[in-house]
Amino acid sequence: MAQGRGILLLLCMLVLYSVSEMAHAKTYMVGGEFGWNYTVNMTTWPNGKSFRTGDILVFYYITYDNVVIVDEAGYNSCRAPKGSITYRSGNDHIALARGPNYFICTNQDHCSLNGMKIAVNAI
Ligand SMILES: *[C@@H]1O[C@H](CO)[C@@H](O)[C@H](O)[C@H]1NC(C)=O
Ligand SMILES: *[C@@H]1O[C@H](CO)[C@@H](O)[C@H](O)[C@H]1NC(C)=O
Ligand SMILES: [Cu+2]
Repeated sequence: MAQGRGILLLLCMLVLYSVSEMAHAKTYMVGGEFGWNYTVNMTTWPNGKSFRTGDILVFYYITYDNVVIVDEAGYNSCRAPKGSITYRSGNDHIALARGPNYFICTNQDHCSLNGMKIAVNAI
């Protein structure tokens, strides 16, 4: 019985801990007031910010654009492999994974010509 209570207490603490972790998650509007926007070079947007795993990036844009999750090679080459996860809603909330996260727009040549891409490292 006492052991059962101990486990229950542990579970409660675990749940509380995860909830407080979630509460710590910050939300960032990518590109600030202009949003995810090909008229602005997006690559410098992450500069000076520090991101944590689980923080939310909000990509707000006209649906002419998109957000594609790529790896470092995709980021550098501005190419997304077939089957890459692609967001198109114009208001996408994406939680950061631990480590490097890369996002590009694959519409037209926005990525290569306009710098419509970001690399974000989450600790
Ligand atoms: C994109 O950025 C420009 C400024 O460079 C701004 O005028 C325009 O409203 C932005 N577009 C959207 C959809 O917010
Ligand atoms: C965007 O800005 C970065 C950093 O200043 C620069 O290296 C890059 O060439 C720019 N990209 C474009 C397409 O202008
Ligand atoms: Cu674009």
